[in-house]
This record gives sequence, structure tokens and C-alpha cells, in this order.
Amino acid sequence: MRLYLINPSNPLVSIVKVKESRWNRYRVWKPLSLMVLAGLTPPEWEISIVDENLGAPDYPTMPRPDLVGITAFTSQANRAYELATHFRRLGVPVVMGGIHATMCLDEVMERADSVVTREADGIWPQVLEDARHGSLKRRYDGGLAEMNDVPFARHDLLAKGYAFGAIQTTRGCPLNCSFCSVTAFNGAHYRQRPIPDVVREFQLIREKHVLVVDDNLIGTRHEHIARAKDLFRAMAQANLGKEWVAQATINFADDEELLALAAKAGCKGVFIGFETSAPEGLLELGKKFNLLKGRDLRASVRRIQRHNILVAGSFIIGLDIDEPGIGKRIAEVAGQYGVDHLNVLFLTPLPGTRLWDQMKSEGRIALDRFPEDWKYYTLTFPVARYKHLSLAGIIEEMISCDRDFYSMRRIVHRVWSNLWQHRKPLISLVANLSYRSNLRLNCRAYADFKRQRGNRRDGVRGV
Ligand code: B12
Ligand code: SF4
Repeated sequence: MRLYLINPSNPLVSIVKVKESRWNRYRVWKPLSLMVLAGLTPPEWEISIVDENLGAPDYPTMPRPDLVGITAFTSQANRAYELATHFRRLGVPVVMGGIHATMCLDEVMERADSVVTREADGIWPQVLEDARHGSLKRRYDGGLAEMNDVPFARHDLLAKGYAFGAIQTTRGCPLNCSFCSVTAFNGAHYRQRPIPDVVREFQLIREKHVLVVDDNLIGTRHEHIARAKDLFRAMAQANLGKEWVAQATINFADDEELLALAAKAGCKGVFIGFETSAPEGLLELGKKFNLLKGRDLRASVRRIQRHNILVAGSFIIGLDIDEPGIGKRIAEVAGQYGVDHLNVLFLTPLPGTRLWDQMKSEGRIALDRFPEDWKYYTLTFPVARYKHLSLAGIIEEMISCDRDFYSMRRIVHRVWSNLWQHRKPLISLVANLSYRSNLRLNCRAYADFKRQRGNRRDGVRGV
């Protein structure tokens, strides 16, 4: 039995095309979902994982599969449907799963033979068994997996050529921010894989550099932090020789022992969602956790950096409180916090989130010709109607923010302070130049976006 597991091409990667800027090699990440599914697949299936982000293959020249499984984030939905149509025309059954299939079930049911909602760990062997007997059901629901059942991902199945390997150690997030799908999809309960499983799986990863995909590697409560410390101790003891980056909340900075253990275990960078510097903005986004009174964010960032861990800060533009000038304001605040990199995204109503429900009820979803418009749901385009910012205005704010933060003057300043603080100035320089080199590509993408929206006759112009 032959199984193809496909990650459809990702418009974001194609916008900041690898060919156009070689730094973008570091932005093509492994599709871990498919590697996990492969880990759940019994040996009678011959598995090929196709990651279209490395280039779409010539499917007609490939051997005919018995089953095709397709994953998709919302922004990949259109390409996923093209692939489903291609294989279904050949009479090959197609199963779709992942975040988009879960959040837009009816849309996906119309385009695939079978849909698996939520986490597939507990249900995938059953799906394969049914496919083998020609009795696939229209819908399966995996619910939330027991973390003991999460298999080792098949790190051996993907081609070489990725800059980073990938691993997951926890699922779920209790914070339930209004714009984020994680709590709706993976639940509010923070679930942790057994530490020996994580250490063993790290050893199976070929790459020296690894992305830990957890939404929050350290968690928010005392017992989560204790577990993170145990994990880091076990990783250091296993002498993995890996360098890794992860996502965490700002409480990462609150515990010197945690930071020291993370660094010893190989942590080189952390991605932190600040979202906005305004307390009323945090309330709007439902991210009250960041509202801790008396926190000095500059000191927090500096404490993390002292352990030779880079800090990438993420902010959102387009909140109801955001007014003209917000772009420069974010660049300034990120500079004050002292983050090494800045990633700013447009506030985007992703399906299944509280923000989606709110904006839909207020008639503020401007790009709503689905499924075609899903391609703009990369958080890199303004798809909604923003309270104080027009379409052209919000794009200008984004451009001015990036230009300001990634100006040569500021880059030199950051690299110089890295040198001064005995951190790695070269990594900082390379990463900053990589962001900077994409500014030109981003501007081109915005110009195309504005042109396409301007050509439409559905009333979205000028919002
Ligand atoms: C790692 C990650 C990335 C990596 C992607 C790596 C990759 N190629 O997969 C990078 C950094 C590139 C990335 C980019 C983006 N991401 Co992202 N990312 C994640 C993150 C943190 C973890 C994903 C992961 O690997 N999970 C581990 C695997 C094992 O879990 P899983 O993917 O859910 O898979 C399980 C099930 O879903 C199911 N399943 C999945 N696929 C399939 C397929 C079949 C056939 C079946 C049966 C089952 C099945 O089975 C798996 C095992 O249980 C998630 C948050 C999250 N918790 O999921 C956000 C998340 C998926 N990203 C999100 C977004 C918005 C983006 C971006 C659009 C935003 C941006 N500008 O950064 C881009 C665009 C990417 C694109 N493809 O277009 C949103 C997606 C929401 C949505 N509706 O699409 C999420 C949910 C975060 C959020 N805040 O809401 N991302
Ligand atoms: S944005 Fe981060 S903290 Fe907020 S719900 Fe999503 S994963 Fe949790």
C-alpha cells in the first residue's frame, strides 16, 4: 500500500521566495504534522512525504498511490484543494486533516473523501485500516491525544536541505488569546510528553539546529516550569549537541535557574509574543498574562540575552486602539525592549478564533471570498477592516515599522551592542540582514495585493 503525505506549497514562503533571497532558506520549516502521521503509520504502508515548499514534484510521473493525506494551514487551503482534485480525478482517495480542516470542516468535506478533525494521533491507524478495506468514513475526530501516544516523528523520511529539524514536547495553551487558534484546536490543558520520549526523539534528528514547535515550551504555572527544568536537565545530561530555538511567554525571564538550564540544554533563541505595548491592547487581545504589574520588559529581555539566548519579539498591528503612527511606535518600543529581531503581523481573524466570531458579527472581514481569499490569511496582509487605519494606511504603518527597525543605523547599533555584551554578533548580523533583504519583496507583495483588491468589484476597495 502506497501513501503520499503532502504539505501544499505555502504562499508565505513563495512570497519571500528562497530563490530571491538565499537567507530565506532559514524560513522553510519541516512539516512536523506529516512526520508524526508517518510515525503512526504501520509498516505495510510505503510512505512518501512531499513538502511542496522544497519544490512541487511532477505528480503524473510518480507511482500511483493508494491513499493521499493532505495537511493545510488556512493559507494553504487553495493549493490543498488543487491537489485533492488532481488525485480524486485519478480515483485515489484523499484524506485531509490539520487546523484548516478542523476549523472549516464543511468547506473541506466538499473537497476531500474523508476529513480528520483535531489531533490525529489516536485515530490515524483506524483511518488507514478503513482505507485498506475500501471503507473510509467521511469524517473522523481524533479529539485531544494522550501525550504518551504521540509517536516519534519520522525524521528519516524528509529530504536533507532543511536548516532546522523540528520536534514537539507539549500541546495546548490555557491563555486563549482572541486572535490565536491554539486553545480552540489543542485545548486549554497544557499537556506534556514524557521527558525520555523527547530526549530520545531529539537523538533521532539529523540536523544540528532544531525548532521546538511548542506554543509555549515552559508553560505558565509553577509545575510547568518545574517540568521544563527537568526536561532541560535531561537534555543537557544526554549531551545532545543540538542548538535549538523555541516559543515562550515572557515569564521565561523570571527564573535564573530555568534560563541557565535552557542555555545548557542548547537554547539559542526564543520567540516571544509581546503583541502590543499598550495595556488596553492586551485586554483587547485577551492576553492578560502579559499584563503583569511592575514588569520591566527591557530588563526581562536582557536577562534572557545574558544567557546567550537571542530574543525575537512579535507584535500585532491593526488593533482597535492602533492609530496612525503605530508602525513607528512598535519599532521604537521593540528597540527599547532591546529585542534582537522584530516580527510584526497584521491582526487577522483566523477561522475558529474568538476574533473571527467578533469581526464576522461586526461585518469587518473584508476579504471573504472563500476559499480563494484564504491565500491572504498569512498574517502578512491586512484582510479585515481596521478601526482607525485604512487599507493603504495600515500597509504604510507596517512598511514604516520594518524600515525603521531594520534601518542600517539600527542594525549596526544592535550588532555593536551584541559585541559589547559578549553575545554572538555574527548571528545577529545575518538574521537582521535576512529580515532587511525581505523588505523589498514585502513591498512588492503589498503592491500586488493592493492592485488585486483595487480590481475587485465586491466593495472591499478603500476599507
Ligand atoms: C511550527 C508552526 C509553524 C511553522 C510551520 C512548519 C510546517 N511546515 O508545518 C512556521 C514557522 C513556518 C509557521 C508558519 C506559519 N504559521 Co504556524 N504554527 C506552527 C505551530 C506553532 C506548530 C505546528 C506544528 O508543527 N504542530 C505539531 C504537529 C504534530 O501538530 P499539528 O500540525 O496540529 O498536526 C496534528 C493534527 O493537526 C493532525 N493533522 C495535521 N495535518 C494532518 C493531515 C492529515 C491527512 C491528517 C489525517 C491529520 C493531520 O495530526 C497531527 C498529529 O496529531 C502552530 C501552532 C500549533 N499548536 O499547531 C502554528 C500555526 C499552525 N501557525 C499558524 C499560522 C497563522 C502561521 C502563518 C500563516 C503565520 C505566520 N505569518 O507566521 C505561517 C504560514 C505558514 C503556511 N504554511 O502558510 C496558525 C494557523 C491557523 C490557521 N487557521 O491556519 C497556528 C495554529 C498558530 C496560531 N497562532 O493560530 N508555523
Ligand atoms: S498566542 Fe500564544 S499565549 Fe496566546 S493562546 Fe496562542 S499560544 Fe497561547
